[in-house]
Amino acid sequence: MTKRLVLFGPPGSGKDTQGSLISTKLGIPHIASGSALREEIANGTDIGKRFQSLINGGNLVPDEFMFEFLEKLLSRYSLQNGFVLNGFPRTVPQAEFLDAYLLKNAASVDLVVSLVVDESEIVKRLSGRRTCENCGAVYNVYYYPPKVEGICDICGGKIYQRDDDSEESVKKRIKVYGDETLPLFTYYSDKKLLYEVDGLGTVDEVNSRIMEILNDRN
Ligand code: G5P
Ligand code: MG
Repeated sequence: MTKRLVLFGPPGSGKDTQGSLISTKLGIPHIASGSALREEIANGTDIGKRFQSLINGGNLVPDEFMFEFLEKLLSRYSLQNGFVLNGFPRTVPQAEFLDAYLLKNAASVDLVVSLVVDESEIVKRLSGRRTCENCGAVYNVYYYPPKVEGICDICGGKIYQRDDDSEESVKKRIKVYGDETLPLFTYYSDKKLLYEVDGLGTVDEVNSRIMEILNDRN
């Protein structure tokens, strides 16, 4: 089964949700640049302080900085047996950087799954999203509420709303996605790696669609 994949899609399309599921099912690391950056903010590191307002406002962290950050993040994992990347690459230069990094490490991207979700659904999902501050589990007050309000079902941690899920910031993130990330669509379809998956429906339905593609690729 194909195990080296990139999850691609607009904000709120379900990259974190599917990334965690695929990682558990296939026993491969789920590497998420957005979570790694939010961890820096939560820990009050220099990086967190430097980029906090930019991230909360829905802008991308500049590529010049992300190359170094991604290199450090990737170096924590052994990539040969597979991986699921979420949140990066986010720009064409980041995709080129990733290809070069993987080549040096005897790996490559085998498949890019693009989750397709329309804008009205994105707005609904992001306004209802809640996240566990302890284990990172993702909930939704409309679709997937925790059993007890404000408390994580899995670890009992406190549930919070992301700072970049304000209406204004979501609008900005959708625009930035169109301007800076969508060109990757052509980058990966030219390499015949891109598969579009309908991201609407339940989490299990979307996951079945992805698993079917992963199975078919062998
Ligand atoms: P992130 O963290 O990469 P985004 O904006 O790309 O953030 P986001 O918002 O994290 O993406 P997601 O992961 O695609 O969305 O979606 P999710 O959290 O799994 O699901 C969203 C909601 O929908 C949840 O409530 C969930 O329960 C529900 N849901 C999920 N799937 C389904 C489904 O199938 N059905 C239903 N009904 N509901 C579902 O990046 C954040 C910021 O970090 C910086 C940037 O500033 C960025 O804006 N950053 C980078 N900057 C530069 N380069 C990079 N590589 C960067 N990476 C991060
Ligand atoms: Mg995410």
